[in-house]
Amino acid sequence: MTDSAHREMWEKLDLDLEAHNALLEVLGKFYGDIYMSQQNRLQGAEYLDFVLSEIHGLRIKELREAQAEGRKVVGTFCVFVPEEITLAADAVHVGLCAGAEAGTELAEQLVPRNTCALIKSFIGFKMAKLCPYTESCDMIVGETTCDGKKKAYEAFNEIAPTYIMEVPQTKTGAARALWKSEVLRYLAEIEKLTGRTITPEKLKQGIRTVNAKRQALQRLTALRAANPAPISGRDALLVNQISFYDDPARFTAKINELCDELEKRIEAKDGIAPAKTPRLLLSGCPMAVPNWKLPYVVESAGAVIVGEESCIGTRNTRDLVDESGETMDEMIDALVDRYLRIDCACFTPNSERLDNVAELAKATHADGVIHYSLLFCQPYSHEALKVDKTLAAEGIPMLSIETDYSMEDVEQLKTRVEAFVETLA
Ligand code: BJ8
Repeated sequence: MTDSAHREMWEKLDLDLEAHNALLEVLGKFYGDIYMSQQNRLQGAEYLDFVLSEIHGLRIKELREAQAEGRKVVGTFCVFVPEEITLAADAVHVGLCAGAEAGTELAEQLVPRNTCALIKSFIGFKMAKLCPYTESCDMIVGETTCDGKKKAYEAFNEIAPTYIMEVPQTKTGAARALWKSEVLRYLAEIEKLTGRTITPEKLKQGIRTVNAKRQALQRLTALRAANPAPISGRDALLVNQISFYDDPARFTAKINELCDELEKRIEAKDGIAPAKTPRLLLSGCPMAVPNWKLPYVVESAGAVIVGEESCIGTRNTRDLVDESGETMDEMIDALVDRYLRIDCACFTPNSERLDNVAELAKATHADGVIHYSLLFCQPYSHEALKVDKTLAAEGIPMLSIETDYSMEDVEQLKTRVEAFVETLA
């Protein structure tokens, strides 16, 4: 795509062209510093670089082409929204969570200052007219997870009509019944939006497509257990981030290719860092693109990240939907059960997350865990204390970090992370 074609497309989406250009410039530099400076990167990383360089270009063009063919685009903020159902209606499913500080002052007109950066970011992107994904959506889906998001959607709805799914806060039988009714309500809403009927065949295909994507990501997670680590945490995070934007079939094929390359590297004992490099697991809040601050700080401190226990990581990929169902009812039940296994900190109690973090730390042979909470995120800050206790009982050290998207605390983070890494070496 030429520059002028890009510009024309963004103009049609009513983006603030000047502010958007400035954003792309900053992002390009940020990406160059954090990603292109890495040594001994995989060949498969070319795909990541390409997708990222065209994240506001070619992918948006594809969304517009899909719309021209009569397909709809659905934007979401949470891994609870069942992508399988969106795909079964031949619609496109994209993530709208944002990981950059943008439009903060505007966002603070709608939500209080002490709101987490993730929420302020998606509101800021909308208000400052910076996100071509949000502007491309035919339907935006929010959900009742944390209080911050619940209340933010009330305000967001005034500037971007938002359909809300009610996610329960417990995993009792009554909660499951509520969640099932919400999954069915979503299905009906998607059918209404697209004008298409979701048949059992279509739903089965949707389940298979999303399972295949999750299986490719599970494969990547498993390969990262190798020592020396075959891929940097930065690149692996980027893979997970891109999984929310790219076409699922293309993404799956590319990530499987990347995993083939990783297998060869592992066989050759060729790592991204020497075998004795301290290995860390990140755990906690999701890191939406382009939130690469902490991974960069960690890997610049002489450690390598070997896993992400978050929704842009294993929380979204650990569980598959059972594919044995044939009828609509059986498949809906399988979806309901799979989604209710998500161990988001918004649930009470949420003890399975504690087991999952410890298990992942062991499976990835992590020497330690960095727990990451966004400032003002109550659910994950609370659970940081419990995760710490659980890991301590297993003899796994943990460092708890609370931060946001600003760069002001980078030096302070560096000092803390370096001191932690030193204790592991
Ligand atoms: S299933 S983690 S994607 S809700 S960081 S907005 S929790 S105050 S993102 Fe999430 Fe769904 Fe759960 Fe996953 Fe609130 Fe915390 Fe902000 Fe958060």
